[in-house]
Amino acid sequence: MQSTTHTKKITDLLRCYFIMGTTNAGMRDPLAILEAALKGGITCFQLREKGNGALSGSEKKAFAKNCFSLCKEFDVPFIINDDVELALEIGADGIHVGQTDAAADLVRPLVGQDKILGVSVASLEEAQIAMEASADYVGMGPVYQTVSKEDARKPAGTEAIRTVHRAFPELPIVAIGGLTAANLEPAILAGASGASVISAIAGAENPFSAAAGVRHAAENALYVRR
Ligand code: TZP
Ligand code: MG
Repeated sequence: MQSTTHTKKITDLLRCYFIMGTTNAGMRDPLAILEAALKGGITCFQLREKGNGALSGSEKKAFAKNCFSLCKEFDVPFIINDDVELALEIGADGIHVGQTDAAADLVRPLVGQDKILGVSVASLEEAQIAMEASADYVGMGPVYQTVSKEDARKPAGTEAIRTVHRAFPELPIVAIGGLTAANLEPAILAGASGASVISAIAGAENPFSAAAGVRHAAENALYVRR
């Protein structure tokens, strides 16, 4: 079930799903990037604080609260990757877990029915397990080569998205991995409701127009699909 504070359909929230941690911001201010992305029209934000130099403890918490405040200003749901404790502590709108994180069927009772629960999956079997654990959506990828995840699996294209969408048409899917405004259309035509991106926005010279571009491309692809 989705958060009471976010009554929009999950499939709409997935359209332009920005993911970032401080390590994705390079020399720039990550909060300035997030604000620009929000102004550009992102529909969801996930804090994914990973990699060399990632914040932890009270610094991570303070950064998460700042991100959450900005998201609230734009009425965009704020989701935390792989840190149930922090998500509960600050009252985030949701939590996203991967296959090597806490299992979704254990996370759901911890966070309750109102939080958005997302799970990364790569196969029909993983998607079914996530669905049965009451995931609100699944993230599927990497569609293309990515530079943003060190242990990413090899690019899977759009076939797995198509397979899962055919088997479970009601399960919301967001595509991930190397997606840009220019290449996301096949993922949406295969059945994803939207694109999640790190570098296409966080690494863009102009994160505002990059976000607007991804949002526009995703809406357009969905229009083509209908
Ligand atoms: N999971 C699969 S690929 C990926 C994650 C977190 C990274 C996506 O980043 P980018 O820069 O949009 O390819
Ligand atoms: Mg993980």
